[in-house]
Amino acid sequence: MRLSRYFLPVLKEDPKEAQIVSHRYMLRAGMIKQQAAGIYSWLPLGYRVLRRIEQIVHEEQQRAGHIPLLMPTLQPADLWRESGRYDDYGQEMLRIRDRHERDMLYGPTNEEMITDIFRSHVSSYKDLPLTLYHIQWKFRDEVRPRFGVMRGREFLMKDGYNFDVDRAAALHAYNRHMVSYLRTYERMGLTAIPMRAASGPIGGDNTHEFLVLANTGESEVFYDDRVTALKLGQREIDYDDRAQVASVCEEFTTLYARTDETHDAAAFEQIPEAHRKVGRGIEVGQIFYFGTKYSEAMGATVVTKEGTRVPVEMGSHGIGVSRLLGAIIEASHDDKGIIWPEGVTPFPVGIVNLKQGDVATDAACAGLEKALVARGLEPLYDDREERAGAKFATMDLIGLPWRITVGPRGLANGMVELTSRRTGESEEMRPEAAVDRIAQIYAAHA
Ligand code: 5CA
Repeated sequence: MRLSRYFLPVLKEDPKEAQIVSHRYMLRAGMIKQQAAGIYSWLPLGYRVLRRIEQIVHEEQQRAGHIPLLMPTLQPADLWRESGRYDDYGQEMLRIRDRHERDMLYGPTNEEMITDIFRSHVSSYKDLPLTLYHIQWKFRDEVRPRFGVMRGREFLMKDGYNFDVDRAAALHAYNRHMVSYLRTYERMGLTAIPMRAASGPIGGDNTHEFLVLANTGESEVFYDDRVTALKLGQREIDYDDRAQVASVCEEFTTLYARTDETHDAAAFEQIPEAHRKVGRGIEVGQIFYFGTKYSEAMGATVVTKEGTRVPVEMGSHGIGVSRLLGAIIEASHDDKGIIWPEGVTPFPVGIVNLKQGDVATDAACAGLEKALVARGLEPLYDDREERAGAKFATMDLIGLPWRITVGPRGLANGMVELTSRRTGESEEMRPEAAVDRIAQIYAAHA
């Protein structure tokens, strides 16, 4: 992509409305534009990151055996009357009436609708286990939308729903979600800690939130800091292996880690003082096991192997897809701008042409661009007639992890410069070597 032809409306000044760094940088880097309180347009750069995050979520859900579908944003109120939540949900629910005076709502979540789909088509244990999920826009009329995409009113969520024949199978689905979430967040360069939490309007008594530590986070968290060193890494997971999946969950949930909602001061005191930490965190996901709460209310039953009819066991599992952009930036930035982890960056590498219009420099940049595209690594090429300083400032702000700088002086020796956004370190090398290096780095993140 050539920057001269792209749409990247970068702001020079700090926007006054932004209180936290991720919101400030998303506005300054031309990623989002607010259209109403808590409602945003996703401009091209922001949209690219959003799509990357969605893609990782899809890949990890499907690796765990979960099946994508797509439900609508608008839902009939009658479904929610069946579960009793139409009245319970309160003012956070955006209620709409259509031209035939039918009550509708903009979905804040989809337990009722997925239960309706299930009861229409499934009635036997033979069709279980089943986990269906979608990535769809939600609306919650939050009292205080703030911090940009972090607490929006319209926001993108992955929500998945498991259907199982008994409690043991449903708890395996819960564990499977926990492990797949750990892998999902790690691929985005994040450490997200599962913490015992409260279930709120979704219901059930077994629930964990995933928190990214950040002092701008909205939740107060209490934890043993040894939990931050746990990594799933590259280990092979067999998602059908109940014992293996359960043991990974145990590994990640044994050390004390709780939000203020479930904090237990006495248990917290048991942690050696050097490891006892109080901090703040951003909730990037939550998983729930709630058994038969919806299936009983809505008549979603299955016939078991023994021939008895029972309400299906369920849970629901959410990832804050749009919120993740804010969380990643809170966790990865400096005073010049964003530092995207390789897994989610909008472009893998930027090319900075130091002397636009110079025949040899232009040709070298075009050659690099072509070679990178051929390896499946589309660069963002700054081909504008701008000073080098302005080009560097833009690249630093938008945070591509790698930059190749091309100028007549280096080219005289056949060299370009490869710079890491994270460390600021630069290395001179031949253009082909720079392309190889970038390809190697991203192969490790594929
Ligand atoms: N039905 C369940 C799981 S599918 C559910 O709705 N869970 S939730 O309420 O915890 O939401 C899932 C995730 O969506 C949260 O962990 C959070 O990351 C994200 N989220 C919730 N509210 C907002 C909001 N107002 N703005 C941005 N993201 C949000």
